[in-house]
Amino acid sequence: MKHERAMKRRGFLKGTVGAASLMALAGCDNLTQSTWFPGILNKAEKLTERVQRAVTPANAMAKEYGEADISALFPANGNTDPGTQDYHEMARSNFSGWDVTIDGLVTTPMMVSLAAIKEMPARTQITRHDCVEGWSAIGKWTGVPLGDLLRKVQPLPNAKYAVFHCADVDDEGISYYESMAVADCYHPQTILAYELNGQPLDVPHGAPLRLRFERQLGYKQAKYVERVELVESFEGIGGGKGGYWEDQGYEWYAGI
Ligand SMILES: Nc1nc2c(c(=O)[nH]1)N[C@H]1C(S)=C(S)[C@@H](COP(=O)(O)O)O[C@H]1N2
Ligand SMILES: [Mo]
Repeated sequence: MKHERAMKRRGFLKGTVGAASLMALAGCDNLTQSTWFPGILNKAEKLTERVQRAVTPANAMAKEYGEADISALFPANGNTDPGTQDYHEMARSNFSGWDVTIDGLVTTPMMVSLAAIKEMPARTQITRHDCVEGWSAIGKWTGVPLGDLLRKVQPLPNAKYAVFHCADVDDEGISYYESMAVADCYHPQTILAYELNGQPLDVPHGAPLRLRFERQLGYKQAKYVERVELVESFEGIGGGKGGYWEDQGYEWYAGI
């Protein structure tokens, strides 16, 4: 049940994130409906982002590890199979038909095949993934730098965010999605990964393509990415907060 899952996550979250989220998660419907409360929340979130960006500038690199540090087991979390017929057919043909649409506020929208992505210069990085549910794992990711793809489509000046649309839906039919600032897309460690520990991504870990946005929490690492949409605001996308979990109260800026 999605509700139970959400509640479970909320329990975990309490110890790990800031006061702003705590208030959002407290389930005070009367508060969230009042006019001043969301305003305070937004200010608190912006403050978090500003403070974090000041402490670790956007171009700072996430720590990279050595081969010996790779976790024997990298857990799979959240949705571990999109479960749709379309997806299963893709999986059966080794995702040979998979492509990613990059559109929205760009000069040249494009649809790029997984095969073409794999032919582009790749980056490999060994990093630590931190989930708010209280686990971490170190994995070796290989993929295409997102910046290289964006340079092909040329975002328009008013594009502020990249929204990652995923192939999976929850029990209620709500699609998973995530987003990041366009500037962060050009960070050298921001990649659309197709390999984990030297093997093609498996279904539980987001096959065939998932985002690695290092220096941000696990829920930002969108799996099953099928579309990257550049936008000026989140209005009209999901619940309007920039991500599946953000729509349920998680912070949009999940810097670590
Ligand atoms: N599409 C999609 N992406 C997702 C999720 C999800 O449920 N669906 N869960 C997120 C969470 S909470 C975590 S911790 C990581 C887990 O990635 P893993 O399954 O490779 O460990 O994926 C993130 N990305
Ligand atoms: Mo997570």
